[in-house]
Amino acid sequence: MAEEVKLLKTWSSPFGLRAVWALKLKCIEYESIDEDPSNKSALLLQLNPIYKKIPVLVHNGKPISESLVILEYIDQTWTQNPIMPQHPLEKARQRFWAKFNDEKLLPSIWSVFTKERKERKEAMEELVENLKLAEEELQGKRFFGGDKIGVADFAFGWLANLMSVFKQVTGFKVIDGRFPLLSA
Ligand SMILES: N[C@@H](CCC(=O)N[C@@H](CS)C(=O)NCC(=O)O)C(=O)O
Repeated sequence: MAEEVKLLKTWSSPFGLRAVWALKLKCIEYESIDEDPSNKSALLLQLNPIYKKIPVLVHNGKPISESLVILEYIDQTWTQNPIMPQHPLEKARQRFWAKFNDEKLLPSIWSVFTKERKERKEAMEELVENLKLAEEELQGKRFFGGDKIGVADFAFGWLANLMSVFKQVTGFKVIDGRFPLLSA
């Protein structure tokens, strides 16, 4: 049976891009369905009724939501070019840094976007602290897991595609000379 793979996403969403990158790495063809988060389609509401967010992967009619869950689903369904290590400790580390990105780093960058004056300054300090933690974790390694790209690297992928937008909006260059490994 031919497989049917669809991905509901927006062009700009770092969460959607995680799934795009993983499907590309696995050489999986899929239909891309572009959503407007400010005007959600009936299809999105039907497929992700709990969070009502993109991305949603639809594999042979079955929806999977939440980008980190989608990454693990993709990895277990199409096993070529793995993005999750085998060893439980390495797996735990990948999940830890992906969670750190989503629960600490991304909220701190969002605060820099949305807060003003003193609060923005404080948010920037917190952002830099979080970036330092990630930079330290990368010492001596190319990716979070060592030589091979993994789920944590996909989680941090927004640094590459949203940094220039961030700089235009805030005037603040997120990744400067202090973070050579994150930059690389
Ligand atoms: N935790 C979710 C976050 C997804 C998310 O925030 N998606 C945004 C687009 S970047 C969205 O659909 N927003 C619509 C909304 O918040 O109602 C994931 O990892 O998939």
